[in-house]
Amino acid sequence: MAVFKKLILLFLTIAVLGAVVVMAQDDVARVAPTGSNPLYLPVITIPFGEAHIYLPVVTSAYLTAPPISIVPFSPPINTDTITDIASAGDERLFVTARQGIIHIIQPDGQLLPTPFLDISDVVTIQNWEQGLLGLVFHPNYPATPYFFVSYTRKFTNQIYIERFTVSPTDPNVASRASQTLIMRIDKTELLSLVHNGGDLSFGPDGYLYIGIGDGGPDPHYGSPDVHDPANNGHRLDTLLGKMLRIDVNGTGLLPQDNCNNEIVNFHYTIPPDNPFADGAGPNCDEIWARGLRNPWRFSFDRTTGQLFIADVGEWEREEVNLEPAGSAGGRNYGWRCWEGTFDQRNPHPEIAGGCLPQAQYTFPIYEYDQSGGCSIVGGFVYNGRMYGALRGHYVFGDFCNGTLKVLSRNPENEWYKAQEVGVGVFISTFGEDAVGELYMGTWNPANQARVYRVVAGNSPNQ
Ligand SMILES: [Ca+2]
Ligand SMILES: [Ca+2]
Ligand SMILES: [Ca+2]
Repeated sequence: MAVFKKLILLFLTIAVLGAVVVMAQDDVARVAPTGSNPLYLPVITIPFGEAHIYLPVVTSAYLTAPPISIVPFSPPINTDTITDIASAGDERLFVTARQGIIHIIQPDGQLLPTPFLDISDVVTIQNWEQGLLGLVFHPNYPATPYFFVSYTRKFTNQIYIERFTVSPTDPNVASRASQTLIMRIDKTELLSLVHNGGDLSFGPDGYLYIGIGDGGPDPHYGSPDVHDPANNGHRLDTLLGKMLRIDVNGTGLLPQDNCNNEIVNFHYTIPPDNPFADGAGPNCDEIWARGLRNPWRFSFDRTTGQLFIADVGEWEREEVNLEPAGSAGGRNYGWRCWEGTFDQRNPHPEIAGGCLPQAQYTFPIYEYDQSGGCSIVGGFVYNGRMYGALRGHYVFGDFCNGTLKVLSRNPENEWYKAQEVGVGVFISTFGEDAVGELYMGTWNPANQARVYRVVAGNSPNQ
C-alpha cells in the first residue's frame, strides 16, 4: 500500500533492527498486559510547538495538544497489516486485514470469532502495497445496509471498488452474494503493483470520496522509471493520481466516458458540480482533485467538514494537504511536478512540459523530509469526548519511523507540528469510532498486527 514504499529501506531496517523491534514488542507484552496502564509504551515526546496559551481561546487547536500515546485495543490479529478501521455508526469497529478479511471488534476490544466478510479469494497481495485497502459504511446505515470496499484484484492487479450488503438477518455478517462491482481501474503501468491508494470516505455532502494513487512505478522498487511516467496525476483522462467523488445514491448524472472499466453497470452517478465533468467529453467525470502521488489515507473533520489528504512522497517530502469545507474541487496538488514544495522540474527538467504555472497548484499545509520519516500515514482531526484538549488537532503518523505526529494551529490559523511521539510500532492506518475516538492500526511481519487506541494526557476529560 501507499505507505509502504521504501521497501529496500524497510528491509534494511528490519534486518538491522528486527531484533530490537521484536524485543520491544516482547517487552510491551511482558511488562504491560492490555489495559493495565494507558501510558506504558515507551514514549519519547518532542515538543516542537510553543506552549503559549493565547486568549481569547477560539478552539482547542490553537492550544498545544496534550501528549498523546497509544494503548493496545485489540489482540493481535492474524494479518501483516491492518489497512483500515471503520465505524458503522454503532459500537462496533470494523477492521480490514490486508489479505481480504474484515473483522468486527467489540467494545471490549475482542474480535468476533466469525469474520464479517472474507474476500481473500479475489484479493491479490503479491506486493505489500496491495490487498484489501479501504472500507466505509453508507452514511445511512443501517437504513441503507450498504458498505463499500476497495482492493487490488487477483490476476489483473486492477483497483476494484465494490459494494456489499449487510445480511438482513445478522448485522455481524455481510452477504457475499451481494458483491457488486462499482469501479474497476486499470493500472496504466501494467507491471507496477504499487501506488493504489484505496481509502474511502463519505464527505459531509453525502458523496463517496475515493483516493487513488498514480499507479506507480516506484523507484524504491528498482524501476528505472520515476515520477509518474505517464503524468497520470495531471491527466484528466485517467482516474489514477486523483481524489474521486461519486454519488452512490444514483441522483446525479450518468457517467459517459471510459475511465471506469465497469461503467456500463451504472451503480453510481456523477455529482453535477464535479469540477471536470464534461459528459461524453474526454475528462473523467469522477475527478474531484488531481496531482496526487499516493493519497494512502485521507479524512474529513467531522466537525468542520475540512478534508485532510496525506500524500506519500517519493524521496523528498511527505505532505498533508487541506481542502476547506465547501471547496469547489478541481485543485491540483502538484505531483509529479512538485513533491510538496520541492520543485521536481529542477532535477528533472524533462517533465516541465507537463507542468502548470506555479500559481495553479495547491501546496501542503505541512510537509516533512526524511528527517521526519519516509511514508506518511494520514489520520484524523480528533473530535472525540475523552480528551477535550485534543479536539481540533490533526493526528497522523509515519510508517517508517513509527512516530505519531500532531498538527495544531497558531492564532494566525497556520498549521504547525505541535508534537511528535515515537510509539515503537509500524503505523499503517487510522480510524474513528462512532463518537470520534481515534484508533490506529499496524503492520507486523509476524502476522500479529493489532489495533491501538490513541490516548491523550494522563487523565480523561482534561
Ligand atoms: Ca479509511
Ligand atoms: Ca467525461
Ligand atoms: Ca503535493
